[in-house]
Amino acid sequence: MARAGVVPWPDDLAKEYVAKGYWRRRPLGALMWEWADAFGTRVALVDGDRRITYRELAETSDRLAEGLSRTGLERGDTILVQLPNCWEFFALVLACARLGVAPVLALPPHREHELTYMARLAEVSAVVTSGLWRGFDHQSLAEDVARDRGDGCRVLIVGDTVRPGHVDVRALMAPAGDPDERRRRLDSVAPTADEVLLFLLSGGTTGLPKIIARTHNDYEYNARRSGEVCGYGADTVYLAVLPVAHNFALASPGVLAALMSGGRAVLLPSPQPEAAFAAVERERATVTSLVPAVARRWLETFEPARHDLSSLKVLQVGGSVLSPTEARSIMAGLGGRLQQVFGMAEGLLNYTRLDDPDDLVVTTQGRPICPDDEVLVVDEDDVPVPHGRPGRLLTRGPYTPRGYFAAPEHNARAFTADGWYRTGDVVRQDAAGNLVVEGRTKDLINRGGEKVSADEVEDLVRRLPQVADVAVIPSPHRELGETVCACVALRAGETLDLPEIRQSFLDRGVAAFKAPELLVLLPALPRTAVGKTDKKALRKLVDAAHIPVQPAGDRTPPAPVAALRHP
Ligand code: OOB
Repeated sequence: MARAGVVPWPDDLAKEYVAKGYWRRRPLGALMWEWADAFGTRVALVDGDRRITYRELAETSDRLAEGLSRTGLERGDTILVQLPNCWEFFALVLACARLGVAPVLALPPHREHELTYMARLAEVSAVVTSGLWRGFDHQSLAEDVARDRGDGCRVLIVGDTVRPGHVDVRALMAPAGDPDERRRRLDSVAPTADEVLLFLLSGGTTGLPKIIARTHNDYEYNARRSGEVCGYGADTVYLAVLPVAHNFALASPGVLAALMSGGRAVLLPSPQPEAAFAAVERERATVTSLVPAVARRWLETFEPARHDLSSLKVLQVGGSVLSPTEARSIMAGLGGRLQQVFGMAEGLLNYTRLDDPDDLVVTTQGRPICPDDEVLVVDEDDVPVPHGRPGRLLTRGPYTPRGYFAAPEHNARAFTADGWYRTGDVVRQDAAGNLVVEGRTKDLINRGGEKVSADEVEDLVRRLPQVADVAVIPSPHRELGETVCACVALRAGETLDLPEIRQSFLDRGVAAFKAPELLVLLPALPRTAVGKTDKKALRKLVDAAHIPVQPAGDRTPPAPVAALRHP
């Protein structure tokens, strides 16, 4: 069942990927039962006090699948899912996989601005969310998003308080009927493995966020092969502290590979160090994945006399730049084997290997997982640069889709005519194929692993009536690596301060991590010879300026350079 808007791999390659065993042609729902048959009474997921066995997970997902179809969802439909790390997330993803319904995985900080956009783009027919989460009413948010989609769009809630008119997801999971019969019924309506399993949100593009269709075939390989590279097995205990809606914690190798190996995944709501350390100790976690900003916090908090992290065999760090110095201190400070991960929702995954020499592990971001991952490092004319020199990374392969979902114009730029994905990353490659990330050409801010499109923020700032011109650039930040800096030229006689900008983002329902944390007011923005904003010059200017923290209520005049930092 082909979905409009999904760009398939060429037929000959699809056949080759099957022949080589990358694509198993088994939908994830069938694999779920394979795991349940093999590992039945073992614990698959741990969420607080709740411990779910493999069999329970399969039976619950099947019940939920039938429950979802009773609400009218069917093969080919799309739903928007915004859930924190919880076991129900996996029952839902697996239930969807059983039915051929594709969830779009939104991150917990996303708000109306992002969710409405994604819901429209993917034409979702339901929104699944939690109730109150971290003081925010996700149920009302989902209601607004569903209303925007029109009458048919349902709201489904995973939580204790389900408002009238909404569907209680836990009630759909309630025991009923014969599990074996249900299993057969669902087997008979299963999707094929070349259909869409789920949609991931791109962290890597310019402009409005894009979504990426990942098929059962390609995403299963993504997780399985990652698990192999990272030594996953039945004794693996994966601790998920990053959002499971993100590719890193979900399938690189993350929770999915733990489930495939008969291991277990422990779900935490946040990477807060004390709680994470306690969970490592309690569950004897063997592996976890962190972004560098979180690894730094862990390193600062860790006290060998108070915390026992000795069970951690592998500590994965990825999502944004990790310097060799930091890599060394993580290696020395937290114990376990450091593994650098350079990945993307668009596909290509690179890992340093567990038996690589330390020097390689701290100085590179690893190499691709598949012999058929193609990697090209090119100049701005797409001509390969001499080996070892930095250039733009292009890639193709069995788990790197050939286009974003329903974005033909953008795809014409983001992919070459012969299907290479332009990652927007600048890398160099050593003789053994290891990649070192040296920078990027895409216009985004990598805020501690959270990706913020400069275009999107510029568009939001430009809507303020005081603003004549705006450019958004990354500003170096000790903990997060980069934060969002807005450089603004005001209209004559106007004033503007950072709290005002941030409030306007809040009012528009934009994810909080996108709101500028630094405001630089300039009489005019520097221009290049062809009249474009000169972001390089801006970055130099901002880096050179001493930028004080803005005192509350201050409205600094716009001359010659006034810069205000969010406290
Ligand atoms: C991961 O995925 P996304 O989709 O949030 O972001 C991808 C982008 C990459 O194109 C690159 O710009 C950056 O994030 N990135 C890194 C990096 N890992 C990702 N930049 C420097 N060093 C690294 N190690 O971020 C992601 C997905 C799966 C596994 C791990 C990370």
